[in-house]
Amino acid sequence: MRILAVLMMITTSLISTSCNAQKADPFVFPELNYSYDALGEFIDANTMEIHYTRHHKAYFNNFMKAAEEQGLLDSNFETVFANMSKYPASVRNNGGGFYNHNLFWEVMSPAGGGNPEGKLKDAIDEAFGSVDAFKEQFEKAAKTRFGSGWAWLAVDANNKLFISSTANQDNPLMDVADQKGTPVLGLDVWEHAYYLHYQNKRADYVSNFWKVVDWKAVEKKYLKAVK
Ligand code: MN3
Repeated sequence: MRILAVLMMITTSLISTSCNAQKADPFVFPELNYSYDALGEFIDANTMEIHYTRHHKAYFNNFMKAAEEQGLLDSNFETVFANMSKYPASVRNNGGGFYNHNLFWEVMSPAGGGNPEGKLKDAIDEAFGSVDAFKEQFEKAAKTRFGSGWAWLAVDANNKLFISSTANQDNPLMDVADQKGTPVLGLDVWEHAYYLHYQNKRADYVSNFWKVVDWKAVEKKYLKAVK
């Protein structure tokens, strides 16, 4: 019996160690999966490098500082954003900035472009009528966002897709958002994202976005969100 008890203790300890190891720290500055010039059809290398190494890095650094001050380092984006209204602007702006840009880099790829397929295409057809109609509505959300912000494709609580736009670094996961859900595609329409290359022509930047969208990555996020 004693041996069994010892074995159980060891097993329990091993399980808890492996669980701890699996508890990934969500607040880690990620590597970019492609080079700064890889999305050339959409955006120039100079803009990408400044965007990633300065803007994105600054959101990360400032979020880490704010998260530490608020005791949020062991939390995760979903929990923090769901309680966003309880935290100061430093968490909202920088946590949003860090999360939103991570998503933005992930849904683009040099091998991107084309059109959604499979379950994602079916869901887009169901929600918007067709992929073309979806693209048109998404572009409109991106072009008409006044000032700085984001356009989103997101999944609502009923697993239905919707398009929205948020100001500044807000996103649909935040309790302060007008339309709440899980974002699966996001487009940064802050001027820092396009001005060097497109100047004031945000519409051209928005329509070129489709050339680099990684629909497989978007579909993966969609399938995770509807589970
Ligand atoms: Mn940006």
